Amino acid sequence: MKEFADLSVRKQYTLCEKSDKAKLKVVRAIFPVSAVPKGITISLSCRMELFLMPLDWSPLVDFLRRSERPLLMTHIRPDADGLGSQLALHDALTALGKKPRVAIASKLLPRYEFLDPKRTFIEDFRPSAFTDRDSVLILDTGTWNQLGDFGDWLKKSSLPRAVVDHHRTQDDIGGLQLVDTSAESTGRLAHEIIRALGVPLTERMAHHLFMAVATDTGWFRHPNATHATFDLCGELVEAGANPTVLYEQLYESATLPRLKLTAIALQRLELRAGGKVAYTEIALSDYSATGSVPGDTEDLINFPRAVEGVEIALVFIEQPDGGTKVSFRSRSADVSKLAEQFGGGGHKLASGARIQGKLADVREKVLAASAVLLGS
Ligand SMILES: [Mn+2]
Repeated sequence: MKEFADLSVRKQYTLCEKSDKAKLKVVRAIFPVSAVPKGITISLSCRMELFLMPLDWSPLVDFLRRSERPLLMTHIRPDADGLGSQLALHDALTALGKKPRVAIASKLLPRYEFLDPKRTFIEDFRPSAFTDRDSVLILDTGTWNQLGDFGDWLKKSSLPRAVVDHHRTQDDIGGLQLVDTSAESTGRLAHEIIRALGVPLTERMAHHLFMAVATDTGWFRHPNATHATFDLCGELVEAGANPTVLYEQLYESATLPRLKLTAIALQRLELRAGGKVAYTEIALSDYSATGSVPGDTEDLINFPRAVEGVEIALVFIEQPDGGTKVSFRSRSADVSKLAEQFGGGGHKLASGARIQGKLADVREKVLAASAVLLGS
């Protein structure tokens, strides 16, 4: 996918490239012609074409109708958007008489165990256990480094594959790639697919889709929650989604070790760049000291983000392999550029990276780069 270099506001624009290769690539342009700001000229190079229509799901509908036993995957360290999209599409494809299977390529966080306590639907990916599949649908990521061992397997596999995602950073996965960076969640795209397939929305599908949309907008707090988000969620509640139950399960069921880990993160909050950057960090030894697990760090980024006057929030997490995981959030600065600088990626306001190097070294490098990004 190429982005349009001529546009000063290009972050809001996504271009479609008609690939010269036989592989079809479709990307939705996220604005109507009338919405192009005055003074901006759209010039197209001869090989690029701007699609001004909503994302055309027909290639994916054909793809799914052709496959009988699709494998539904999401990124490693699966979140509620990926899982909710997987589960909703699992039900929709089952309703069409298909035999879909849902798998994940890394551990299911304890906080999501409520989704499938007996692990009936969400399987752990092992190549030998999925030889019966005839296609792969990847949800909520389009990059190899988010696929873990599954990605290594997929690179060697000849199975037809498709990506459905809303992240800016994309690799060529070698198949259909349907990306809408204007969507607040992959859950929205899963909802569009279910509609395009002509499958009636069940209560359970609606519930899982609501979870996807609500969590990817930080329960409607982040600026990616638009009127369209509320429209969609209204529809999902009408179809049977239960926000009260979901909120309790997702946000009001913290274990004591998790809260103790949160206390450590709060105690270590620091400011830099004249108060515009806030960060905290978690060392491996903090898990044993509190009895917590790495998954318990998931929401820690909200604390540096909540400090008054902070533009960029960072959390540094020491990894067992000696590297450091970094979460980036911002109010307006493009932290996806920052993450990409360190081999990661994500959204403009929310990104992540796994960086080789000791926590203290990584911290100083990232803090320096953050200050440069802010021009301070
Ligand atoms: Mn997502």
